[in-house]
This record gives sequence, structure tokens and C-alpha cells, in this order.
Amino acid sequence: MNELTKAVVELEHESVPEMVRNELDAGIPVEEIIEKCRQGMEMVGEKFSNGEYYLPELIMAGELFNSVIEIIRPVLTGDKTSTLGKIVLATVKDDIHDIGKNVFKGFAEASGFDVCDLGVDVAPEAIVDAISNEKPDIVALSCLLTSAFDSIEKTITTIKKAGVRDQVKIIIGGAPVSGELKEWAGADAATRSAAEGVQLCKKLLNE
Ligand code: B12
Repeated sequence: MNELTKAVVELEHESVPEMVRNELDAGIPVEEIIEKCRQGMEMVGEKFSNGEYYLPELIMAGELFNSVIEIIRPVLTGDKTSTLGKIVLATVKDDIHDIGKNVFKGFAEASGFDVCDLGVDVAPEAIVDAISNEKPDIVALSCLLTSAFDSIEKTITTIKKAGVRDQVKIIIGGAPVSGELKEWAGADAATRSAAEGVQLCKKLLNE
């Protein structure tokens, strides 16, 4: 295991930010740094599952990753003069995980997308309102909990019932999503990677 991943797993609040700065200075791509931290978070999750870590450690891990995003954000600031298209982004209802969503937002903005972030635990109706008000090209939904899969399906059904499904492409992202979930929920694309998500959004615009 690399040193940065290990430091994240061990929740080393002082050394993680320093290691991230050092990796950035050494010219290591942001995507690679985030992936190392994400792997550490996955292992924190495993420790939580097997009873080695408890909720406070999960919360600390969240804070630690947010401090990483703060360091990386300035590097991600992209070309604001051109916009590829507009994305309405939200973590679905009953799910409050937002770190992966925020990473995707950073990557998408750096690639030239205009992102309207609705936050976490977002009700399907609020997403329909945002489609009417913001006129996005893409709706991007984040989900980290398997128990929130129903919320994805409900969101897409609500979008269909409102008669605006054909106005947007829908991408779902997050650690537990799959092609099967995409089919079941009626989305246009699915991925477990923020970087791939941006590529898929570019592809969806051309379809
Ligand atoms: C940190 C954390 C928390 C923090 C979240 C803080 C925050 N601000 O987000 C807190 C403490 C709040 C939390 C709470 C809970 N959590 Co939690 N949490 C995690 C943990 C350890 C890390 C998640 C994370 O941030 N990873 C780092 C980011 C960068 O990775 P990521 O989210 O996967 O995102 C990447 C991709 O998925 C993708 N992506 C994500 N979103 C999107 C969106 C789009 C559009 C795209 C394209 C891509 C994309 O891009 C990112 C970068 O590549 C995970 C473990 C894990 N394996 O993920 C558990 C985990 C997700 N949590 C879990 C659980 C059970 C809970 C709780 C129910 C615990 C409890 N008993 O209360 C609550 C649920 C609260 C709720 N209603 O949502 C379980 C879920 C199990 C399951 N089967 O669903 C996990 C898997 C832990 C485990 N192994 O048990 N959690």
C-alpha cells in the first residue's frame, strides 16, 4: 500500500495534507492523488464494516478528505470562459455522502462544464424544479448507499412523469453503482469514477 493511502486509513490529520502538497509539487496528477485517498477511504469503510472503526472515525475520514479537496481545489480551477454544457448535480434523497460528488464537481468544472450543485439528500421534485429553472444538458446523481438505489429510480421516474426526461441526459455515479443499476433505474450512463464521469458527460452531449 502506498504511503498516502496508508496515512488516510490511519486518519493522520497532519501528514495527509502535507503528503498531498508534496505530491502536487512533484507534479503527480490530481486524479492519481485523489484515487490514492479514495482507496484509503474505502479501507476506512471496510474497518467500519468489520467493527474496527466506528462512526466518529467515519466522520473524521470525511473531514480529512474535505481538507484534501481544499488543497486540490485551486489546482482544479478550469477555463471559465468556455462552457461545454450545464450539469445539475445532486446526491440523491436519503444519502448525505458528498465527497465523491464534490470531486466530480471539481473535475467537471475544470473540464469546462457549468455545474449547479443542489447538495445532498435532494428530493426528486427539487431535481425536476432544477431542470425547469436551470435548463441543464445533464443531470448527474451521486449515490453511496445501496439503500438509496430506490431514490435514484424514484428520481428518474419523477423526471419522466414531469415530462422532461427527453430534455436531459442522466448519469449516475458513486462506489456502488453499476451498469445493471443504470438499466434498472433508467439512466443513460453510470460510473464509479469521477474522471470517467466527465468523459461520459462529454460523450452524452454528442449523442
Ligand atoms: C466518509 C464516509 C461517511 C461520512 C460522509 C461524509 C461526507 N461529507 O460525505 C459520514 C460519516 C457522514 C457517513 C455516514 C454514513 N455512512 Co458512510 N462512508 C464513508 C466512507 C468511509 C467514504 C466515502 C467517501 O467519501 N469516499 C471518498 C470518495 C472520493 O469516494 P466516492 O464517494 O466513492 O466517490 C468516487 C466515485 O464513487 C465517484 N463518484 C461519486 N459520486 C459521483 C457522482 C457522479 C455523477 C460521478 C460521475 C462519479 C461519482 O467519484 C469519486 C472519485 O472517483 C464510505 C466507504 C466507501 N467504501 O466508500 C462509507 C460508506 C459509504 N458509508 C456507509 C454507511 C453504512 C454509512 C451510514 C449508514 C453509517 C451509519 N450507521 O450512520 C451513514 C449514512 C448517512 C446517510 N444517510 O447518508 C457504507 C455504505 C454501505 C452500503 N452498502 O450502502 C460505506 C460503504 C462504509 C461501509 N463499508 O460500511 N459516511
